[in-house]
Amino acid sequence: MKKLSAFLILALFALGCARPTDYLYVHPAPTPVPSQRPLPHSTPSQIPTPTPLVTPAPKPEPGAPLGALQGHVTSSVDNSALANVTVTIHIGDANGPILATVNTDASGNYAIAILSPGRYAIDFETPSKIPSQGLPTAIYANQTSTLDARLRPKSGDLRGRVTDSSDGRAIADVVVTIHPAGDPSTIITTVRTDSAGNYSVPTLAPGSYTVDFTATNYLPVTGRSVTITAGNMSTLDARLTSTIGGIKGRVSNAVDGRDIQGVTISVHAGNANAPVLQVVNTDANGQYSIPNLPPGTYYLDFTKSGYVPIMAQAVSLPPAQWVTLNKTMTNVILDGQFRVVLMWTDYAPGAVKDVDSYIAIPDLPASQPIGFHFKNYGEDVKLDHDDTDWIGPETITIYNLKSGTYRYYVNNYNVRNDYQALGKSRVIVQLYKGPNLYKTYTVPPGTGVTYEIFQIIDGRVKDIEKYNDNLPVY
Ligand SMILES: [Ca+2]
Repeated sequence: MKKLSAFLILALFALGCARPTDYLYVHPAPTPVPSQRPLPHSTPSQIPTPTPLVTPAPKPEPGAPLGALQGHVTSSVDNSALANVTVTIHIGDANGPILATVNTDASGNYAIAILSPGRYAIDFETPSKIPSQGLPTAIYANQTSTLDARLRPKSGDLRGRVTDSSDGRAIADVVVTIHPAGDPSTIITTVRTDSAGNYSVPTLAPGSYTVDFTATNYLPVTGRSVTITAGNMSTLDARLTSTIGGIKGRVSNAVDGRDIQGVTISVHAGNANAPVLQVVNTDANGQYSIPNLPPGTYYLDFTKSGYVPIMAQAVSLPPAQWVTLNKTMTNVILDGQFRVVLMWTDYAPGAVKDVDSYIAIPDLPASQPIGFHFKNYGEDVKLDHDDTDWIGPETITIYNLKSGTYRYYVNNYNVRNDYQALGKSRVIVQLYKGPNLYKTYTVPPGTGVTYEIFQIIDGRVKDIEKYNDNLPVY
């Protein structure tokens, strides 16, 4: 088709500033539609088709009936005005000769005057958008027709919202990374969520992609698939799981098993000498709770006036979990006195429910150790506290130490035919010497029902740390 517009030299103008002298007459007007009375759109066949013009364009004839066309072109994505869209006017239908082309202005508007009344077809084209072609319209004498267009982008957009999987609240500052499908090492672009958890990736070429979501204190979500189609908005939401957890527990008195209120627990992150991260206190039930901890290793100090402090208790915190750390504290004993605090596991597989403390003392035969059956030797040695159902504590105190040999050992009471159970019970024995925690012992996995921890020989502690089922138990 021969482009005629160069010859036709239509005067193009914005309607608001049009002057009649700008008009060029286009053609010996085709049989005009009845002036002043638009034809119903349902009968477009009644509109005559203007005949293409040939050069030279004749002067407009004063008084000839003319019409005009105007419109507004916007983006289908956000309704923003599109400037510099090429608007092509075909005479008749989409295959008809081109009468003229105009461009939209900065406000997305176009206008063309001096059209002979008749049928036309209009194309809208701009490089970043899918063309809209052959839109039919009719022009009537002495009237301005309006034909708007909404153009879809050749690319697609991706939007979504990222929320916390636990409570649905928005997560800000999530890094959203777009990869080509099957090529996670190539990054097309990254964006971040806003304070409402929303993200937006404009102008992605049509195709398949994978999307990663990463945020501080959340488990990453990677490799989510999404397909982008031209001119459409795809949505990909994500729910992230927090890695934040905490440490909780109960502090009780090793001597009487009662809860201790007002224990100060100082938390250090990474190593025992790191600055204090948080400080909490036990409540009236001896309970404490340290929330908002990312995964890692923490060290806890337990202090209370009148009690032996427990320092640098390590806790390994996995992502998004709460770890329980129960502790027992003992009030300060005098120089020369000893206290042994036994604790064991909280329901580990194959563990012992009831572990017992025994101490053989110089004044009694080895066959009569102090334990749950013989709980004291006057005021000199006492089983202060017996525990029979998990965890402990079970406490023995030597209030009046004598010369000779004391032997401290622990025994699997309630599953004595299981020679592995004691070693699976995570037994911890703390030996206090006067006002200080002297040493913490553990019972390793092994074979036996009785494990000797230490001896005190003439006031000096000697570590033994061996299974020995020959020791007398009740
Ligand atoms: Ca016990």
